[in-house]
Amino acid sequence: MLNLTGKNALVTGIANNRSIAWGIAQQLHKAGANLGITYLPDERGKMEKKVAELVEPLNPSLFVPCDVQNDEQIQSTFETIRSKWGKLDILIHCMAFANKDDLSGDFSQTSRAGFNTALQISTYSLVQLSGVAKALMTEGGSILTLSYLGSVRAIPNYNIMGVAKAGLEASVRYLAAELGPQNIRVNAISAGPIRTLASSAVGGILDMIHHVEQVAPLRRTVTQLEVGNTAAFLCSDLSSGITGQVLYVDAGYEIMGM
Ligand code: NAD
Ligand code: 0WE
Repeated sequence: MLNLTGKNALVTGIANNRSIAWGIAQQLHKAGANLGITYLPDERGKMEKKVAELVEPLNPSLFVPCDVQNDEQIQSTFETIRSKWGKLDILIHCMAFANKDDLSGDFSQTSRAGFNTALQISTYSLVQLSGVAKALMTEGGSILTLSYLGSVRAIPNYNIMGVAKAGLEASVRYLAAELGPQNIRVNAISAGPIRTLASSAVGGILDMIHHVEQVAPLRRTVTQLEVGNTAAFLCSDLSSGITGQVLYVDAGYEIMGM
């Protein structure tokens, strides 16, 4: 049985009720995990209020700002975990960002700055958070990140994010190799396209979703809660023999030849 009682889980990447991280947080809560939630702060504190209201029903015992471009916020996030929880069991990395200009047009025109932004926020952040989290995962643990098929296929307009996700998936393997001896497992879910804040800002996303509905074996897209269920599995003892993997939660789309 899937049981996460007694497990402390830090969930990053909730922006609103469409976020994949929100689907994951709900399923981890359902499985009995004790939740900590981070949010990306803005100047007006609007995000803090919005996310706090959303997650309230899940009774998070920890709610902290964490912009991964801010080293101090990362340090203080894990300092809070150390003092309030003592140990960490589960880390959900569910964030990505590239400049909007870099998600259309010619990939070869990606600027150095745009390349750096995408890889810092979308790729390096997993390495950095894992590096801090490992010291708190004293009884073993599970680290999970979110990827997309654009890491291994040239998907129109995904551009620099495809490179960032390729780096993310490689980072999963190197982290799994390093942390395995401490019984810390590291995996990725490669999710099919879902309408979220990030994906809705992308031109042509509805056409992509329509295409998946025609071609995927299950003839539909996946939901945030389905990704959440697989996340709960990958964070539980049910998956104790799985590490370093990228698991597709995409209604089967990845296997198809068109
Ligand atoms: P989303 O917009 O709800 O989530 C993206 C999150 O990234 C937001 O919560 C945002 O606050 C956070 N973020 C951005 N910059 C940050 C920073 N500097 N510090 C901390 N957090 C920051 O969109 P989503 O679709 O739920 O995306 C979550 C993850 O799922 C991403 O890694 C994305 O690549 C991946 N993914 C999405 C889809 C899809 O179709 N929606 C498919 C496969 C994978
Ligand atoms: O990883 C993603 C979303 C990544 C993303 C989206 C945005 C839009 C708004 C990163 N940064 C930004 N920056 C913004 O300013 N997905 C898997 C969803 C997605 O994004 C695409 C897709 C799909 C699917 C972009 C192009 C083509 C397909």
